[in-house]
Amino acid sequence: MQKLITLAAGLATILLAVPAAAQFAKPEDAIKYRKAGFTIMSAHFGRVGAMATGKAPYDAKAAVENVDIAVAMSKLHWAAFPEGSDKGETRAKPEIWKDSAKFKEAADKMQAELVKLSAAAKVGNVDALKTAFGPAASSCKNCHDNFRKD
Ligand code: ASC
Repeated sequence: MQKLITLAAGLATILLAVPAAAQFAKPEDAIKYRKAGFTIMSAHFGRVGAMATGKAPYDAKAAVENVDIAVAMSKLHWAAFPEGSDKGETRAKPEIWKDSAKFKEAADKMQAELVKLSAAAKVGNVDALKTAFGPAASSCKNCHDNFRKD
C-alpha cells in the first residue's frame, strides 16, 4: 500500500511538472483555448461589473457565484501562451513573449485582484463590491493596453 501511495505521489509530481505547452498539439489549439478562457472569465466578471456599477440589481449570491467562476478561470489561460502561438487568429502582442516577466506580473496582479473581489463579494454588500471592482477592472485593462492588439 505504502509503495502504491509513493508511486501515485511520484506520478502526480511528474504530471504536474509536464510543461503547459505540452497540453496543446498545435499553436491554434492554445489560441482557441485561451480565447475561450478569457471569454468565460469576461462574461462572469461582466455580470459582477454590472452589479458594481448599478447597471444590474445587486444580488449577493449571484455576485459570489460569478466572481468565483472568474477566479477559477483566471488561473487557466496563462499556460496557453506557448512559443509560436503569436501567429494566427490572435490579438496577442509580441511583448507577451519578449517581456514575459512583465506579462506574468500583470497576470499575477489580475489574479490577486480577482481574489480580493471574491472576498469583497462575500462581505455581502454592494459597497464592498464596488470598492474592489475598480482595481480588478484596471488589472484587466492594464493587460489589454500592454499585451493585446486592438
Ligand atoms: C470586463 C471585461 C474586461 C474588463 C475590462 C476592464 O468586463 O470583459 O476585459 O472588464 O474591460 O477595463
